[in-house]
Amino acid sequence: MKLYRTAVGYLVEQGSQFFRGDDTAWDVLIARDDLAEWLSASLTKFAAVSPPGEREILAPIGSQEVWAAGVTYYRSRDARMEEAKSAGGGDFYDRVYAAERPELFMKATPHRVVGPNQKVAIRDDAKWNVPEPELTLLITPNGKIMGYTIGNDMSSRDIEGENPLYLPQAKVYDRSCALGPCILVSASPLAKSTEIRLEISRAGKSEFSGTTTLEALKRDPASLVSYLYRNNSFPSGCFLLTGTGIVPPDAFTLQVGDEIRITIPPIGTLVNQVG
Ligand code: DO4
Ligand code: MG
Repeated sequence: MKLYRTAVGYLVEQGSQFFRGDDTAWDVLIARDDLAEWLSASLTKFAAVSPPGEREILAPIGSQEVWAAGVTYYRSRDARMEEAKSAGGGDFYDRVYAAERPELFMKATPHRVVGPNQKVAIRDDAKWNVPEPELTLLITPNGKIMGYTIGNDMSSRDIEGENPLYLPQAKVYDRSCALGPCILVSASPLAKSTEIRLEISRAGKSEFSGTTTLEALKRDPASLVSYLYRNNSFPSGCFLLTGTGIVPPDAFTLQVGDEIRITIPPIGTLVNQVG
């Protein structure tokens, strides 16, 4: 079952049918520990409607914080060790990849997040920018993983590579995060064979494409959540990006006008332009 947020309330997709939800506020809805069961039981009361237009779908976020895990894939460890080598910071990435405690950082507050078909930004003071396609967890206030969406952790690699202490500037700025297009509502883990695909096109031509699977994700999502929720409360729940396993070659940087498509098959495709 998939859940969409729109300007006129929420929609539920079940099979190939769409239903208009009731007037439960988004923050209240997605904080439920029984979201899947509650929606299934409520469907009979909801009216069938036609599928939403692409432009009607909003980012599936209310007042939640967005956090991110880092260096959870070998590819990310490798790329970061290389980019931080000359600044003497490469070793930190190797250590955190191997450590018991994961890297977790605050990625965005809701006003820095864009939804499907909206523009993500690159910083004015950065020269080397990439999207990071990441499986994203919806976590309830009680720390239960209740669903999955797609996240783009836009990153300025030159700023991050200059000094690991610049990470918040490389990662957190206006329109630095995209989420959507929906929440796949499920309390069960996704199959390890689940693919994450990234396609970047420029003027209608493919500039980069890459694929990974959850098999390559080193950390169990539940263990990331358990670290995130230690001595840390989330009254409306939160979103957690689980790290990138796809890093374009070093010669690649995003340009204004590029289109970024991130697909995770059971969830859908998140499309954004750079601008
Ligand atoms: O350590 C820096 C950030 C890592 C990250 O965002 C990722 O691995 O996805
Ligand atoms: Mg990332």
